[in-house]
Order: sequence, then C-alpha cells, then structure tokens
Amino acid sequence: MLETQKLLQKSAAKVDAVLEILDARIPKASENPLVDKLCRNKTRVKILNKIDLADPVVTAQWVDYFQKSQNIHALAINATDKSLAAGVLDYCAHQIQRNRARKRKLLVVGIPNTGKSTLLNTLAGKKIARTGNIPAITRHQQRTSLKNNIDIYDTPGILWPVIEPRQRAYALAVSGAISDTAVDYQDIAFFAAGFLMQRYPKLLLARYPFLDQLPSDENELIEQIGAGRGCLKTGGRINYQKTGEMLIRDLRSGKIGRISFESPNDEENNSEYVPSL
Ligand SMILES: Nc1nc2c(ncn2[C@@H]2O[C@H](COP(=O)(O)OP(=O)(O)O)[C@@H](O)[C@H]2O)c(=O)[nH]1
Ligand SMILES: [Mg+2]
Repeated sequence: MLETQKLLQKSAAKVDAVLEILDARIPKASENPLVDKLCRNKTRVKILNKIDLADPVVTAQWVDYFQKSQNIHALAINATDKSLAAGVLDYCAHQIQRNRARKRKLLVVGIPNTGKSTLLNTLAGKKIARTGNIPAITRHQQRTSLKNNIDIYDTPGILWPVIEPRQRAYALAVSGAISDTAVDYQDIAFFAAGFLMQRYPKLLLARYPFLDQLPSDENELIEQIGAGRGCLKTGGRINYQKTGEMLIRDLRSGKIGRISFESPNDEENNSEYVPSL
C-alpha cells in the first residue's frame, strides 16, 4: 500500500489532471480513497465508464453528485465507443486551460477492471495496453501521446478497491470488479436476487418471463429461475450453484438490462439494499 501511495503521489505531481476511471454501476465502490486523498490539489476528472451496462437515470445522478465537489469534474462514457472516448480528451482540453505550446498531461488511475486499458486503446486507436480480467501490473509508467496536445500516463502499480463495508463488497463482486473467489458465489447470487427484486423488478420479470409475479424472497426467486431454466440436479432438485452462476452472468453481461448497484441516494441510507443473508 505504501509503495502504491508513493507511486501515485509521484505520478500525480507530474501531471495537470488525474483521470479516475470508475465503473458507472458502482461509482463509490470502485473508488480508491487514496486518489481523493493524494490528489486533492489536482484537477480530477471522474470518468464513469461502462455506461452501456449502467442505469442511465442513476448515472446522470452520479454525474451531478460528483460535479458538486470542488476541483472535481465528472463525465460518463463507454470506453469501447470511439466518439465517447474521444470526448474525454475534448473535455480535458477544455478543463485544463494551458498555454497552447505546452502539452497537457493526464494521469489515468483506477482499480482493476474499470476499463483503463480499454480507454487507452480506444483513444490510441490501437492495442497499447492489455485488457481483461486479470490486472496487469504496469511496472514502468507508460506514456501515450494523443490529440489535443495531450499526453496520457498510465499509473504504475495497482490500486485495489476497498472491500468494506459488506454491501460494498457485494457491489464489487456482483459487477465483476473483484475476483469471484473473493466472495462466496452463492452469496453474490443471493445479493443479486434481492437487489434486483427491490430495484429492478420489471427487468427481472422481462428477462425471466416464466416468473408470473415477483417471488416473496431471494431464495424463492433463485428456485424459480433454476426451475424455469432447467438448472436441476439429478432427481430434479434445483442446482443453486448453476442457477446463481447463470443469474450473475446474465447480470454482468447486461442481459437483464442496464443496472446500477449504487445510487447517490443510498449514501445516507445504504443499509437499505443489503439483503438479509
Ligand atoms: N460493456 C463494457 N465493457 C467495458 C467497457 N470498458 C471496458 N470494458 C470491459 O471491462 C473489462 C476490463 O477492462 P480493462 O480495460 O482491462 O480494465 P483495466 O483493468 O482498468 O485496465 C474488459 O473485459 C473490457 O472489455 C465499457 O465501457 N463497456
Ligand atoms: Mg489494465
């Protein structure tokens, strides 16, 4: 942690602004508090990425929420979309007033899996960083020169998410930000089931049309989905593991719809969406 802290501080000192890539579905859980702490005096742009998977209404609320803080700007994008990604550079060029001759320097930070490499690759128009689920440790800082006279720097080291309190751990797990081995899979499926019933009942009924109405609890929901999808063990009993995996897969891939796991309104009252496990 101390090494990461030093690297971040050193890297931030050299740039004009820090681009913090967040997962739009979990903007709080995907923050690392070191960024706010160590980059307090920098211009910071919170990039809410993966908007194609997040609830657009909630994403707009998050943008407003972040914009209210001093020194913080917020922008929602899909890093795989060329024109939305390019918008980041236009936005930064506008935010960072500079003598035209001097390059603007940006630092990209964020916990693994938020889309940092994807954004860099889309902006560069070629594969310069490896993408995927396994975080690659960048040992040496990589610099990429882009349009608008902007140089973008990748952070060396890894900024891990903070997996407390419990609802944050679930939000991270259900979105796929942390490894599936970090949290019990069936617990994640129960969390997902409870959350969907409470926040997105219509999407749930549309995705699994064999549900005539909303079941009374998460257990029943998983049973009905398992039965409806034929996730059964020999003897006809529900295979909870398989059903849970399918539900999480549907959820992460956006098949259930555009879903946000955190909303700014939860912040004062976030115990509301922790299911009783
Ligand atoms: N649906 C969607 N997936 C994305 C987006 N940006 C990145 N991803 C995916 O998220 C995963 C992690 O992305 P990556 O760039 O490797 O994240 P990094 O660890 O922050 O560098 C990859 O499977 C990407 O394809 C996005 O805007 N929308
Ligand atoms: Mg990466």
